Amino acid sequence: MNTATRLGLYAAGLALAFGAAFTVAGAAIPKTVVAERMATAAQAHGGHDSMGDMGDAAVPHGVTLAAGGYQLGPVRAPAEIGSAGTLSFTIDDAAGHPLRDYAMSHDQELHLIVVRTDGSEFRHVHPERTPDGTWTIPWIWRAAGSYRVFADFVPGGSADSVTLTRTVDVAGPVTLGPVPTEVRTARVDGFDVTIAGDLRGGASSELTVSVAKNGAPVATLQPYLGAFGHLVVLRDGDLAYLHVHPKGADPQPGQVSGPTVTFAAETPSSGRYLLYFDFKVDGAVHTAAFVLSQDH
Ligand SMILES: [Cu+2]
Repeated sequence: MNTATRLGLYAAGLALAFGAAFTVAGAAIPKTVVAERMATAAQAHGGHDSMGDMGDAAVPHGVTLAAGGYQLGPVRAPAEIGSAGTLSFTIDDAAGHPLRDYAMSHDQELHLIVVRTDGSEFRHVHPERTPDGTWTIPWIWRAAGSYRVFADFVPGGSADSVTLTRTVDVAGPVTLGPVPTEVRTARVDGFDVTIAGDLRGGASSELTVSVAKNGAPVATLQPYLGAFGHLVVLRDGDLAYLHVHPKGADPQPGQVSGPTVTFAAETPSSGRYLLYFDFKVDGAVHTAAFVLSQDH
């Protein structure tokens, strides 16, 4: 599997969108930039990890609500924190009809990533599809703020993944701290997870994640969605989206691995990247979050 994936070329002017973000509460992503991206781009962006790269794209992957002839319909969700409800949406085809024909990709028809625009509150979940094509999942917001919702799927009969995104605002008091330049260690659910390697512009970067618990390496990583780990990489600012799978052979049923998982990620630009590593141990899925910065 070719795990090297690029986010795609920078759109001119996009550079203005980040760098200065994240120090101002509530202003992590200038909404005007997201709106412009959403309004202007409606072109296909192939380039999921195994689909080769997408260096020709004028707009990065995962910053538009329409791509490849599909559009993410309005996202319905609870309007404020703490109230239990449902998050739902449709993927609409060019005729405006909900898409009901999906190819399986990493054991699922659709992967839903939800993250607050400061990179916190990350969730990677798999909603259920009703016969009419509506995707639904029970939902409670834990924190107020502005969120990005990413739907990552492969339309039936297609070989290319599509990533569509929208912004959802959640009412309530917002506390946003500054995002650090670098976070290489994370403690999640009793696991200590570290990431080694550096991002390099325009080249494939090898990133190795190691999992330990109580000081001992964890060598019992289980296959999760067809891999020993998944890495979602979001570019700080526009939250351009990259989903990377490990190097090496896919897991066999019953096989376990660890304590390290190695990825090859190709990021196109300098800047700060938010990384989320999903892994599974003893039947439970955990997510470790990191921050890496690329100087050039
Ligand atoms: Cu998924």
